Amino acid sequence: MKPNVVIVHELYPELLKTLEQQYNVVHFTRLNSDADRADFNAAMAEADAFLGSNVKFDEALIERSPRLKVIASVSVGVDAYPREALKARGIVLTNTPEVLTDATADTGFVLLMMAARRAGEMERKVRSGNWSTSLMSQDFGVDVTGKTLGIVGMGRIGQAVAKRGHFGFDMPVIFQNRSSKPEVEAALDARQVDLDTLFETADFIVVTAALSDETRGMIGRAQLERTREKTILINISRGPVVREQELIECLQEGVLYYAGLDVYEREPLDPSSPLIGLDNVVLLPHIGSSTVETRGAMCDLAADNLNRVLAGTSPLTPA
Ligand code: 8YV
Repeated sequence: MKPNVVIVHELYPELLKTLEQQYNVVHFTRLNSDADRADFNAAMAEADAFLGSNVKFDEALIERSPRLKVIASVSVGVDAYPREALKARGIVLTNTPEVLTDATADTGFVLLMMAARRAGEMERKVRSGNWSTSLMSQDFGVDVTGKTLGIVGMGRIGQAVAKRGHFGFDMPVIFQNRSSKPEVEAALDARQVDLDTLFETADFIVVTAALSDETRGMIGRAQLERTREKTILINISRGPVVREQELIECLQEGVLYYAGLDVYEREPLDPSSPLIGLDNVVLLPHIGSSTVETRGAMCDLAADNLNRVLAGTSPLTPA
């Protein structure tokens, strides 16, 4: 009997074919409708393994999946899964670190550069036919080179952002992290500081800390009020690390100069969100890891993890 595998992700065709040869696969590219959800729930009742992302796994779903042995998440973040309930059932959780580090750090720099040069606003000026004279100072952005880069959460992605700043743009790097990182301080000539100091000192702040009970809501008005006149805040981790309502108010009041966001408290972002009407924010639709190469590598790694657990060996990247 082939194991039953439920997939909720787009896969490149060869990988899907390989998995279909090995397993009884029920495949959804995503769960688009109530009918998809019902089909998904029915499939999970028989599933030995799940591969995918962007599915909220609550405890009830785990209970309704009695055969489940492995969740191979196509993501580095695993905040969508109830760890304790998985542990209690002995379900293995795996993720896809490293293969997405560069693409996600690049997204951080896309936002940083766009915000610094107000590129979204300037592009809208061209497209709307409002580029009538050479630009005056009211449309100018700020320099990046040589400015202080502050990283919140110095894991793999934080370090990759810091590297880009240090080696590419001569940026002095400061960072906040829950444990000390002397090796990073040495490699990037960086300085570890507390969160308040980081907000008081950095010109660009890039949030890369994973979402956990500790980091949920860790950045709000209290931190944003400490920023300098032209500080730019970038979030490429998870929306709920930043208190979105307080961020919106600080952007509206000019307490924070500018922001660049790839992630939100709720995704997709509600079209009625006040963020959409603000000029001093760049908004991306969670493109963090979404390049052809990186998504392919993430799916390969997730499939390797799944294969290994179903074959009774250890996964490559347990979460
Ligand atoms: C994935 C993510 O990139 O890797 C992560 O933690 O943020 C996710 O967006 C995406 O879910 C892959 O489909």
